[in-house]
Amino acid sequence: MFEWGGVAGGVMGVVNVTPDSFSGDGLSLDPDAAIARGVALRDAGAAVLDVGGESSRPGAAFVPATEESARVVPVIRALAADSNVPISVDTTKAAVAEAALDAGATIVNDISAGRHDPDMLRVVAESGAGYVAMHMQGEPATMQDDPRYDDVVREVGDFLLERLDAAVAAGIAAGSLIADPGLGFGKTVAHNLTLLGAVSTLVERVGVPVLVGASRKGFIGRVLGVDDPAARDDGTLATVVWALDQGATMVRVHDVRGASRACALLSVLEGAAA
Ligand code: PMM
Repeated sequence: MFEWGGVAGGVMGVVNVTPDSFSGDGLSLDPDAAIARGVALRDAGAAVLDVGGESSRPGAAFVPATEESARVVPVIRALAADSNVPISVDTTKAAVAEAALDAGATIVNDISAGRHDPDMLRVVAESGAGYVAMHMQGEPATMQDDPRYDDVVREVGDFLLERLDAAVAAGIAAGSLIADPGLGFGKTVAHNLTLLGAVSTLVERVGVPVLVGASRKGFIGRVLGVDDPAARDDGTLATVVWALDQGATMVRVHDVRGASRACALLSVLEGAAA
């Protein structure tokens, strides 16, 4: 069983093997480039490497499972053999998760929280893998059209508790679960800021470790007036420090070096304040 308590440090590094990620991380479909990026993120301090083969940005092209597996499996196989850090696969498809787990991944990061593919929770349960259940309102293609909530913090918390229960009912061990409010997934700028402001409330409510993925997202650009996602790493750092200070266990970022250093200094400061 994969236990989040066994993961040292708090930074999940993003390795997108897609031609169309929103974040400007400069990757194409070249597996060697993705492997080199994963190794560099490991060297920069990543505690987990998150490998994805389908972009979730609004309007991104659908990728069939065979194509998605063909993108991620060689990268995961090489990184799992070489990198000494756990590998997660960012997918909503059970077949891709299965192929990735066979190739050496030990965590499934599912932005649909098991709602996209009825086989997903069973595949994860049978493998003993770790599982990230993320909140999303709607579907990637249309989720940013008109997101609405009465109380975003309560509704995201309700959703996560319901999906964590479904994961446990399917046989996934509670210690293998992590919950993610899904910043940017069916949320306005105000929703994202409210959720970030309430990380400690969510941590208390869901009862499992919390992962926060704010890296380079649109709300940072909107607040700071920065259009280019690749130029949002400084704003991202503020969210990293904030989320960890509020009790998040892990942050999912593109700039691993900056986040790892901020994380290291934060724990020194926490020690000094104790
Ligand atoms: N964000 C993206 C993709 N996958 N997974 C989790 N668990 N949380 C996130 O916030 C998240 C995710 C979109 O960012 P990317 O296209 O740069 O990977």
